[in-house]
Amino acid sequence: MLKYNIRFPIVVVVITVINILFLIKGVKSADYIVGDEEQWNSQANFGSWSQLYNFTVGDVLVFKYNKEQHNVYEVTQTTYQTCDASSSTGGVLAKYESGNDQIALTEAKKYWFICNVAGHCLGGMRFNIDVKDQEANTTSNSAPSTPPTFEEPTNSNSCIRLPAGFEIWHIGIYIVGLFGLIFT
Ligand SMILES: [Cu+2]
Repeated sequence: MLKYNIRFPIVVVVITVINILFLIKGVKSADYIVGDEEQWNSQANFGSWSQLYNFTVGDVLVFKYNKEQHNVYEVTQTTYQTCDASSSTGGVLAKYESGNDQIALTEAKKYWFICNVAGHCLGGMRFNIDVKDQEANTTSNSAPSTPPTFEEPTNSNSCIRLPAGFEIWHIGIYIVGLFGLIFT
């Protein structure tokens, strides 16, 4: 029994800290794969995709695409509307070209995204989102007439918006901890 006196508290502390870290991460943010299963490509309808979710500060947009065929530009509203991202307009705020871009939504503001490959923006590879503060998002809803039909994003990797996965993580961590206790 003597060895448990030392190891048991350590195991409990480690498990608790891991759980708290997951909780904090879960409350703070969610990851959204742009276009869900269709990802960032010429076929998906991003106007309707962007209406599915309420984005809040701390969320992350994940653009997955073939980098030989597409890219991601964050642009101004004017450039979004004209699809003219030539350097003379000064409308490009950021460029992403990795094929797996993780863009953190760090400010409560409107974001405009386009693909700058010729013809793609005008063809529909563009959308805008209105990112809210965490608190504001629960009370205000900028969506027009129809209420949102999706309360929880289905493509989220984050804890709080994927309760099932979150619970599995928790249970898994405790089982591992339990085995650690039994077999030490
Ligand atoms: Cu494209």
